[in-house]
Amino acid sequence: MTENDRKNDLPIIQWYPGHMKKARELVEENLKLVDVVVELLDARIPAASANPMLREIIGDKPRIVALNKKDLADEKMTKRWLEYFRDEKLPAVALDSVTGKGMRELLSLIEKAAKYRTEKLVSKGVAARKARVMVLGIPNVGKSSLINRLAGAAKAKTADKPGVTRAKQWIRIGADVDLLDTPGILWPKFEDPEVGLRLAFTGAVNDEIYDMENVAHLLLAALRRDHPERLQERFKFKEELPETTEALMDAIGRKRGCLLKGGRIDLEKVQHILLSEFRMGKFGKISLDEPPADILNEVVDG
Ligand SMILES: Nc1nc2c(ncn2[C@@H]2O[C@H](COP(=O)(O)OP(=O)(O)OP(=O)(O)O)[C@@H](O)[C@H]2O)c(=O)[nH]1
Ligand SMILES: [Mg+2]
Repeated sequence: MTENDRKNDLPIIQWYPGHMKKARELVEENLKLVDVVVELLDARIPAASANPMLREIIGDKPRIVALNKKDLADEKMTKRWLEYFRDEKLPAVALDSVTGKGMRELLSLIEKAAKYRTEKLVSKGVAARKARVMVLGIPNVGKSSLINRLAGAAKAKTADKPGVTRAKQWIRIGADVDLLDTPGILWPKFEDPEVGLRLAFTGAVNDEIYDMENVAHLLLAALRRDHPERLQERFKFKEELPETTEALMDAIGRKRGCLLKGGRIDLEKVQHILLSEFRMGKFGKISLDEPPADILNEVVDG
């Protein structure tokens, strides 16, 4: 099978319209309660992990972009993304929600954005109150880890506060900031097969949705194209990498002892190894999305 066949073989993901509608309604309901939104993206795929409807959903509410899992992304690329967002006038920060890196910076961005907003409200005659923030992001991007981190760092107690329709749990994360303890889940958009593939590589969609064989094969082909030295190092190839992706898959299977009875390669096992080791960062820090080119500058420079 060619790479294109494999790509064409990937299913078009259709979320159940009912589920999506409900999730969006919940996000919209909670949005009414907050002053600031933290848009959590995966630092390896800031484009693919963004929900294109976000702007429309949050309107002109202040937004902070947080690139999570920075420990897994290419540092230079993350820096370029941060510059890109800041050029777009969006406060942006890179995070590792497992170790807690970037939390203080995020909190200060939240405080800054919230202050602007609450001062505006007070000037309109609304009584002063603590600023409220919520986290939004696609499944598995690290929303719960981030909330736990922020809560832990602030040694917060949770407290009930009346919301619009029912009581919501708020966590104090700064002197003047409360965080909603339930994040908003946004569905990723899969219309572009390349976007779907990146979400599958990074584990944003689970392997039952996408065919693991195709995903692992396309991941190996991409790694071989962009980072052959990482494969060489990880699997201790002293010689050149084999010619085709199939042969490379077999060779990795032999190196890892993934053998079936009769000496055949256990391809399913190799596929699993490739995907799980990539997601754990065992091939090094790798980013899959680049910021959009600055077309204006290119025209001027060219
Ligand atoms: N390496 C790394 N892993 C992270 C980071 N943040 C979260 N994770 C891991 O990513 C996985 C998903 O994290 P969660 O916090 O459950 O993500 P979520 O967005 O709440 O997921 P859903 O509730 O399923 O939508 C877990 O295995 C986390 O340990 C990070 O900064 N770096
Ligand atoms: Mg969660």
